[in-house]
Amino acid sequence: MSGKLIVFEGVEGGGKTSQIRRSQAWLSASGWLDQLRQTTPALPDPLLITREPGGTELGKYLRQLLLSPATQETLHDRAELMLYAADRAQHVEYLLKPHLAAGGLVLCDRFTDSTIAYQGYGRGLNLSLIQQLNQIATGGLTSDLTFWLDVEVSIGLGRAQQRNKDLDRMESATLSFHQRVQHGFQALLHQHPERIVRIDASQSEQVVFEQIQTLLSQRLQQWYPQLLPL
Ligand code: Z5A
Repeated sequence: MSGKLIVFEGVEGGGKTSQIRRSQAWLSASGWLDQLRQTTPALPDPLLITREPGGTELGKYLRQLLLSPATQETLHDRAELMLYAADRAQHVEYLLKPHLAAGGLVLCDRFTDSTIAYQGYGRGLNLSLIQQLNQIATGGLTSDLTFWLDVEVSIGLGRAQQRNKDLDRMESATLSFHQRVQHGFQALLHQHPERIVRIDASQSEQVVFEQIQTLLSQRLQQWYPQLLPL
């Protein structure tokens, strides 16, 4: 793949969505995206902003089922795992791979590490089974760079609570569940230091963004030496 996949991960309220929006605005205002556009004539827009679950048409239904189920029936942990995997398979094949193959840049809100952290560490499902399922769903696609926005669970949940009064099915899980998820992200950082970068997301939104800007500028210069630096 000639394009690059950048993923934002972490527990709720870490600021993934806010930081993706800021990164998009910065890349666009700096003129860097216009340069990239010259090298990706097949794409209407060289930057794809997307998320899991919910990046595709099918994914929007799956997101609804996963976060606000239509029935009172409890979603079984294994069923939940399969729905996230189905969302990912569709997302990778129909959105991510074509965009990356055409040389585009992707900023994605959550990817495979979320499944390890939430369904593996959080729900306690078998980690090697999840790795195999991730492999099936992605066809081997991995992120080129992952920002782990690390914030203490209570702070992150507090931010999410302030924003929306009704917490979704995942957000309303127990504090200990979210702490296990956090532990999962810590373990992933140790296992994949080559692609995961930890950012202290308890700092102000502006300071977090400045750190992301610095790291992104460095990487984009390495990946796209033919373009003028940011
Ligand atoms: N999930 C899973 O279990 N398995 C999987 O494989 C996948 C996902 C892919 C949906 O994710 C759920 O799916 C998620 C994991 C699960 N469940 N949970 N819980 P999501 O990404 O759509 O939902 P989320 O993680 O709950 O996103 P979020 O709450 O929107 O968090 P965020 O995107 O990281 O934060 P934000 O929207 O940018 O900011 C939240 C608020 O905090 C907002 O008011 C901001 O203005 C504020 N904020 C942001 N940054 C700061 C700083 N630095 N200081 C102060 N305030 C801030």
